[in-house]
Amino acid sequence: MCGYCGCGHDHEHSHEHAHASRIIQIEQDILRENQCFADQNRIYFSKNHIIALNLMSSPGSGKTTLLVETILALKQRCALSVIEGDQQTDLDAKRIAATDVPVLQINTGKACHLDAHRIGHALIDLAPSSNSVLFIENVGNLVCPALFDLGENAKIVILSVTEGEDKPLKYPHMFEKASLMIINKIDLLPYVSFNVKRCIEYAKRVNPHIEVLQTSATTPQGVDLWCDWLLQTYDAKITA
Ligand SMILES: Nc1nc2c(ncn2[C@@H]2O[C@H](COP(=O)(O)OP(=O)(O)O)[C@@H](O)[C@H]2O)c(=O)[nH]1
Ligand SMILES: [Mg+2]
Repeated sequence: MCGYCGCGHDHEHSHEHAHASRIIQIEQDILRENQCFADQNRIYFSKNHIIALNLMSSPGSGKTTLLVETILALKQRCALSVIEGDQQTDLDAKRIAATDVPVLQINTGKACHLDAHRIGHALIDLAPSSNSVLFIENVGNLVCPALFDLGENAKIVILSVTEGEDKPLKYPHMFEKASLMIINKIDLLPYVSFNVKRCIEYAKRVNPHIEVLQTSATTPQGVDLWCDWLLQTYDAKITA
C-alpha cells in the first residue's frame, strides 16, 4: 500500500511519492524563508518612504525600454532608482545608467527570478533615497517571479502584443498577483493578431481587480498615462 496517498500502488510508486513530497517540502521552506526577507524589505520601504514596483514579463516585452522612457519623463518630478535582474550581463543596467539615475544590476546565474534576500543586499548597495520610487525589473519569465514576494508595494505585469492575448489564462498566477497589466507594443497592433478586448477580459477573469494600461514604449503612445498612474501612486503613498 502506498504510504502517501493510500492508492495501493507498488513500492516504486511509493518511492516517487516520497521524492515528490520531499521536493514540495523544500519548495515550501524556500518560500517561507523568502517571506521573512520580503517582510524585512517591506519594513525598509515603509520606514524610508520608498515605493517599490516589481516589473515582471516575458523576456523582450519591453520592460527596459518602458523604464528608460518613464525615467526620462519623471526624473525631474521625483527621485527614482532601479534594480535590474537578469541571468547574465549588465546590458540593461547600462541602458538605465545612461539616464543618470542610480541603478544596480543583479545577475541570478541559473535562477529564473529575483528573491527577497538578493533584493535586501541590493538595497544596502544601492541605498535608494527616501521619498523615492524604486523600479525592480525582474528576470524575464511569466512563472517563477510571481511566486517570490520581494516586499514590493505592487507587482506590475507587462504583456506585449506579440505574445498573444491568451497569456493571462495560461499563466494565471502572474496576472492574479499583479495590480496592473501594461499591454505594450500597441504600435504593432496593425501587424499582429492580438485581440486587446479579449486579453483584458482574460486578465479580469483571473483577477477582477487588475488595472490595465496600453503603451507603446517606442512611440511613446500611452507612456503619459502610465506616468500619471505612477505619480498618483506616489502622491497617495508618499505625500499623503
Ligand atoms: N515596436 C515596439 N518595440 C518595442 C516596444 N518596447 C520595446 N520594444 C523593443 O522590444 C525589444 C525588447 O525590449 P526590452 O526593453 O529590452 O525588453 P525586456 O527584455 O522586457 O526588458 C527591443 O528591441 C525594443 O526596442 C514597443 O512598445 N514597440
Ligand atoms: Mg530588460
